[in-house]
Amino acid sequence: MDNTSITIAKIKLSDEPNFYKDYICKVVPVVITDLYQGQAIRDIRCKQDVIHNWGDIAIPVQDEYVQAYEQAATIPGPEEEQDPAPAVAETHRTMTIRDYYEFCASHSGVKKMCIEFTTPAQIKSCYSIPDICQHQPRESKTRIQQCFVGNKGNVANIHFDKGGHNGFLYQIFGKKRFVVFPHSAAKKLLPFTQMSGWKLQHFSDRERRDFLHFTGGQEVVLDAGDAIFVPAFCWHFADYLEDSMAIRIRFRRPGHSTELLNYLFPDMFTQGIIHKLADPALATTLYPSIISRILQCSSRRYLNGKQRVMALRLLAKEIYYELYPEEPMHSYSLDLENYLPPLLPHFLDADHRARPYYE
Ligand SMILES: O=C(O)CCC(=O)C(=O)O
Ligand SMILES: [Fe+2]
Repeated sequence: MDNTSITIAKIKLSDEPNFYKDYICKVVPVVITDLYQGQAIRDIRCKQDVIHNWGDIAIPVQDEYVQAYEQAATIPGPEEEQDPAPAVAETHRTMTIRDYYEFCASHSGVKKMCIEFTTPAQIKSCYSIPDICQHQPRESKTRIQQCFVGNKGNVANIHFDKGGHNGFLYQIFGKKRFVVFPHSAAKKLLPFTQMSGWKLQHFSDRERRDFLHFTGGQEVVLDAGDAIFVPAFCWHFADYLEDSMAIRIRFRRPGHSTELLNYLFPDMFTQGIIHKLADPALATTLYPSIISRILQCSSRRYLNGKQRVMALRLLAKEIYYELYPEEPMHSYSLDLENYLPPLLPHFLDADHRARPYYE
């Protein structure tokens, strides 16, 4: 079997005047080789450069994602169920980037990372925001800039980000395997809210390749200077093949996604609806009827916020199957939600005080 279909394409952003139409609207992940061309950030290409330029920056270091999740996960009793899953914040420890890499070098096998910390001004001053990231009318004004620092062996399990932004992940240094999946793969991914149950890092190369053929996934090994465009609500996975650092920009959530996110639960059905609406032509015709059904469902009287969420989730499922009539109804795996404590309890109650409001 050849590998071409499982390799993510590479482009130069400067060659793509229609990036919005061809990639953002079509939900097409792609590797960009010239992001921040001519800017200072592209001169920082290895760990020594990072330590030389930004070594004194303090970062909140935590255990590797899965380890952190596993530590945080307890079977909630009725009391705890009222609260969002405990943030992993207790396990955070502040250290400088220099100390962090020294710590990793002197503790072999340790997996520590620092994810999604707000990009410090010193790093922001090394690049400017690409024009394509500027929000347009009817798009959310929120734009998030974050850094990811991690040593070899860290992994971001297969997931999609429920914030619903499009984004670029720019690899400053270090090799990172990045895998993306279409929403049509969702049922094959052992989905549990916006997470997948698979640990792709433990697949052999051959097993991973077969899995990508099974699911329609694609992969690339990012290296210094590569960026990947991760479309909104796209499933993705990252495997730190080497110590590395990356910066992320999340941008341009369409107005209709914002509205839907304020009603719906972050699962594969919401993902599928939002992906269908990524094409503005379809969004114009489909969205008004979808949102009016959702508003109607939401404004009915319910005993409590949990009942409301339950009704909205059923409706989202119904709308999903109308939008994807070709998709079989059956699942490839057990529905983990029926067996495990909820991963996002605050999203299961429309009135929960910790439920985020999207703007
Ligand atoms: O590179 C990583 O650690 C994970 C990237 C990721 O999940 C993201 O940027 O949303
Ligand atoms: Fe992510």
